[in-house]
Amino acid sequence: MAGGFEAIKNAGLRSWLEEVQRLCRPEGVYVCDGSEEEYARICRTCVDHGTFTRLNETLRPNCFLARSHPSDVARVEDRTFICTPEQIEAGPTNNWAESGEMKRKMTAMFDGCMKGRIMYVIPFSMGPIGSPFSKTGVEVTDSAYVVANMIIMTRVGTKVLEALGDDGSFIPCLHSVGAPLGLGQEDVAWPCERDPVKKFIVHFPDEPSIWSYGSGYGGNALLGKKCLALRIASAMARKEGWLAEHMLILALTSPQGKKYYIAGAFPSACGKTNLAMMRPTLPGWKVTTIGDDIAWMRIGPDGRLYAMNPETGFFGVAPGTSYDSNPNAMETFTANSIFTNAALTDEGDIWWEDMGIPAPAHAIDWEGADWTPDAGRKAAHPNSRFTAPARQCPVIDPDWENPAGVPLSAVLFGGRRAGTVPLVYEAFDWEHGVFMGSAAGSETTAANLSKTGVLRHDPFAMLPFCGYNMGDYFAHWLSMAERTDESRLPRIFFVNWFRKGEDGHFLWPGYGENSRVLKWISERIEGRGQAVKTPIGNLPSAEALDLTGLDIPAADLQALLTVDREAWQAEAAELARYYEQFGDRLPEALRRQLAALQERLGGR
Ligand code: O2Y
Ligand code: MN
Repeated sequence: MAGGFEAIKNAGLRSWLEEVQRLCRPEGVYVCDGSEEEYARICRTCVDHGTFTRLNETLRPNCFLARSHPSDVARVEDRTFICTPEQIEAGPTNNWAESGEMKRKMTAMFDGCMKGRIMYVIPFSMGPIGSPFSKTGVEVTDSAYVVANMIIMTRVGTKVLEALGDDGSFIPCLHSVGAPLGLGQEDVAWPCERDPVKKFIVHFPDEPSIWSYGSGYGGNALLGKKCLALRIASAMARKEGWLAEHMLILALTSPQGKKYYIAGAFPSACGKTNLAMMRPTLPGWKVTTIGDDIAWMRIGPDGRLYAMNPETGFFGVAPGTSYDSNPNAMETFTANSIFTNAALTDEGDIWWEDMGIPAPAHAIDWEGADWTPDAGRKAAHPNSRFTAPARQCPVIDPDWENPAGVPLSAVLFGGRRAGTVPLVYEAFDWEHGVFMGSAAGSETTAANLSKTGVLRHDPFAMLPFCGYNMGDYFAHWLSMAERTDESRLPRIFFVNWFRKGEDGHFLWPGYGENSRVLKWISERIEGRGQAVKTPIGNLPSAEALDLTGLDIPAADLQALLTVDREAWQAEAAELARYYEQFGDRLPEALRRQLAALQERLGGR
């Protein structure tokens, strides 16, 4: 398997790879070509090392289960850094370290870190290969698990090197699990650095480059995703006049055949994948999927905002994914998929909590221990994941790989909010919509390691993913209205599927029933949908929503569609406190928007 860098014609890439090889001192190097045969071989390597268990070939063909080390189960936000010369450029919401200092520290860590391992070179493209809007990255990693996942999540291999040419530019992405092997030392199934403070996920947006050390999991290690396509890309997008966003992209088709492209920013584990693949309950309506996590958006020649999905796979949260919540996801990972930290049944299939399938009488849990339903602990980790090819999604949109993207009619912001925030409301205009995005927040879940169930501000769902000062990011969003005729930009809405009653029950059924909200949004786009102007935005009246066939108590509907002034006054006061940290980087327009909201709410 090991070879050299003969396939690399790009002088800059070759010299970087030689430098990394000298530093990390691997046993061998291997450059990925992106072939099917290669994917099969990498998976076999993972099986041989004990990292993968092959699943039952009849039940789940060409699928594998991986179990990570218990210290390595999610993105580590407190170990994620944006490194710039001055702290102000990273802003108050990012961990910061001075670039030179961080490089010195990490160079010492990378020194010899791949001993006894293969250094894999993964040339990858975010976005269709060769599109002027795509970005090329090259990830160097000592994890075969990362290689297999990157092959599903991005476009990998020789074609990328060809498109890069002799002198094209690329984003160097250096990754190591941080577990060199001593001579004769036996490997473990999931090597990683176990000491949490020795993990580093580091971004140098000025170069740009990414250095990740110590974790082999998800967003920490598959560097095309959160690191490149969001943190680094957001900083590049600001300089180049576009937007890199934590958004799903879907197409909604009406019974009359009219198609609306909608992007939606929701914090981690708020159901983006479910919404992106939704099966509408409203007869005649159809949803097709373009992406479930990341949208790159730019103004097209006609002045409209176009969105493209830079990825080729889904790295979705497994628990809660079922034929009820997301049948299309269930159909997507029937084959050719990787599962991480799910439970293994005695039949050799995967299982997780709320899969809609009765718990097996016996399974092997995500830590590799025997499990029975009375074990008193979960069989799958709450942040267990499926990695599945987007092309296998039964409702993938024909334009999902269109290099020009799709023109957006609406942008949604949302979060998981048990109180205060109504089911849906519409911004008065672009500036107000940007204000709404900046004010977004959500109750935390297991997708990050912080305490769950706590409300945290998450502007534009980008809190963990913005690669520069969030105040400047707000200004960049505002500037879109100056780059085109504002009437060409998508309408902005805020949605909340997670409102609860006082007894804790969800007021809105969610999932496919969210099509009722999307229908109202499409009517607003057409200038038809009825709305009531309130201090926070335009809300539908109960009559304006198509509730045919839905049995929802009048009191629940009332709670979903009313604005509680006192709760919103408290919300606005809290937002004012949150804004303080941005100092003079907070755009004046947002200060004005906040003051105007407080004015409309009265009682200031
Ligand atoms: O925990 C991880 O490493 C994965 S996080 C993730 C994966 C896919 C899509 N979104 C997210 C996220 O945290 O937003
Ligand atoms: Mn995400």
